[in-house]
Amino acid sequence: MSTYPSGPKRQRFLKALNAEAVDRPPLWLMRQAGRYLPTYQEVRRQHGFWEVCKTPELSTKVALEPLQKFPLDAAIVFSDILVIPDALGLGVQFDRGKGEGPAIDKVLRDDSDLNDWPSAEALLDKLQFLPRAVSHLVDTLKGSHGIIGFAGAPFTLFAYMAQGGGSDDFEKARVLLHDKPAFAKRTLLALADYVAALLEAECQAGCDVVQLFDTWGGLLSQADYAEFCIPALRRITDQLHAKNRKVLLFAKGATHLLPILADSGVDGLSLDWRMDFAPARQRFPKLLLQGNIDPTLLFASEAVVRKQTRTLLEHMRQSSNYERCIVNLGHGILPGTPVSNVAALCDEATR
Ligand code: 1CP
Repeated sequence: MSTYPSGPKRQRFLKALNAEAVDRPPLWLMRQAGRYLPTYQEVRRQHGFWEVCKTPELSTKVALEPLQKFPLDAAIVFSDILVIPDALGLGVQFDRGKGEGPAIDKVLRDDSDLNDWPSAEALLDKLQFLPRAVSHLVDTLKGSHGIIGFAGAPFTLFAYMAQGGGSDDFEKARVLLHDKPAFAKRTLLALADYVAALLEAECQAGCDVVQLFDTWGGLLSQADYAEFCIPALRRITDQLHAKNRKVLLFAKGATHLLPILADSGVDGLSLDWRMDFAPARQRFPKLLLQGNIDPTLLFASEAVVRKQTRTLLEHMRQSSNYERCIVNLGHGILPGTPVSNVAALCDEATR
């Protein structure tokens, strides 16, 4: 955790993490630094994606842009979940044609692929740019805002690595899981050790909390998630809790997984827009709950954005007295989102 004295925004963020009373829930938005901001696009016209991640001045610049525009309480370090497959030498390319997601050259198939996988320590050596980016952000913010670190959850990393890139249903990854379950489990646990080492390094560099993105975990049945994903997540939370760190989990499309998500050991859940806030609070009285405005709502009129934001806050007040709550979206901000509506949401959430 950063040792700078905290300003009011970071104080509010830390209070939410520590289950203390707050004047209002803190606010940040998933993917707040990215693609919808003209200032980000301008940086990307001049620099490659990896260059931005690996140059602290650039990663801090893009992480700061949303904080300068909107009254957010926390920053998220600029990076990507695919830094781990890249550090494994699988060849991750971001800078392809317009509208194309990232591609991974070397697709995961069987046990022989794991032969050359390094120890977590050795992999972390190749990922030092990320704790360096965190340190630079910490020294720039000097305690004004909370700082969030992140990594991909093991299954979501496995999904991209088995598929070779993005997909709507990640069929190849799911086939691999069922066809080679022992291999899948071995891979997921190995990924868990990498993720835990990376998140711990981000915390040591000064993050106040870390979030696991399990964007594709909701593609699995509850039984498969329990068998394959929960042990890998548990391996991460056990390692981070041993160092007194706090871990949040975002799982998209995972309403059917709610009965088992807390078995992962996480300190908080980021709810997607299909999980209603009040019943989630009833189910998890002690967890931090974050969410969960539908990102497509930001394409509606400003009046609608403001009304829905007020409704979410009202649910947070009634169900939780605002405690252990963070206002956020139910998934990342979409490219093309009107900046004025992001401003309206932020204004309404911080009155
Ligand atoms: O060229 C560009 O500028 C590419 C766009 C981009 C950006 C801005 C990518 C490629 N990654 C990022 C940064 C990023 N990725 C952040 C931090 C900054 C921010 O935007 O605020 C974060 C938190 C992520 C996380 C991430 N990457 C997730 C999990 C969250 C989610 O949205 O579900 C996932 C699934 C990825 C993979 C990824 N990276 C980039 C793209 C286009 C994708 C999606 C690929 C696909 O599934 O098709």
